[in-house]
Amino acid sequence: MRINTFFIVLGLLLVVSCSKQASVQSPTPTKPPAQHNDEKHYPLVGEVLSVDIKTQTLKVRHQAVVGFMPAMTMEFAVSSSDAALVHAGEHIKAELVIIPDSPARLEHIWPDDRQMTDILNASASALREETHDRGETAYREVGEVIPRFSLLNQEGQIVQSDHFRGKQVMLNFIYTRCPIADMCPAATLKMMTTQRLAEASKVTNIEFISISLDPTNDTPGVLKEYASARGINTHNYTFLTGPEGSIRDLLTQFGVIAEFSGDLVKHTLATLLINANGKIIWRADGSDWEPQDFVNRMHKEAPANSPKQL
Ligand SMILES: [Cu+2]
Repeated sequence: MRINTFFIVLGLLLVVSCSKQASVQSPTPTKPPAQHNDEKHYPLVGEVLSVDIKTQTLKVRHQAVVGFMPAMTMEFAVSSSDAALVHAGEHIKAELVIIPDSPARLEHIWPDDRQMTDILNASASALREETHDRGETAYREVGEVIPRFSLLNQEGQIVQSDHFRGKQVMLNFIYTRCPIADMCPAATLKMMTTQRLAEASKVTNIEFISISLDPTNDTPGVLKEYASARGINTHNYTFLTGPEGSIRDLLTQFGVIAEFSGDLVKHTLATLLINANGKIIWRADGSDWEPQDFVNRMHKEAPANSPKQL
């Protein structure tokens, strides 16, 4: 598809995408998180001393929380996924949520590991430079190789794009708060169906990736929660998130438009099939694609570096 046509098509898709109006019309919008009137949020940085999975609490030695409390060691309530994810000795950055008469709570927990941060930042600046240098040709057409990236998976581990070389990859972008039933929620269901069909068709070397287009909210713990709430088999289905800059450049290079307005993201949908050499071999724009069609396009034997795929 020519670039111009591509953007016209995307423009049209955008009109019918997730938007505030669409969320009102949606038959089954998911509830937004309840916001307490006296709720206060503060950034918090600290080291996790211990984790109690049963009571979903972390004991954290934290630095001073400006405008709220001095540095100290105390316990915080967290989500079950965060309790399962975070480990003692880990440095974290999080959002402290204070609600009167409720235990202090940590949300939006990110690993605050120096080495990890360095890798993520290096990847983000490489992507920035690349997107900038490619200019109007930043969008990767079918036949081109995907950009390199480093992001965090739903376990809070670094995942680099090179890790998927030798594997076919089916990739899309979603966000967990998406309230439009026939957008992200439907896309995830179709990815799960494709995963099932691929397995039934004996496609052995396929990996599924959903990259969050809303990294402000979608921390590794939130992605883990999203996957487990849907009973997703994550042995070959990875959810990725990371620095906002990386996400935005990946959206540009993969030809997905996302406009942020508050908690909602107005966005287009694209689903890509990438071969074992990292080349995009097929993409479906919008939500109207068939899982079986993708499975039919997948290579059926282990084709690592097979000359047929070049
Ligand atoms: Cu959506």
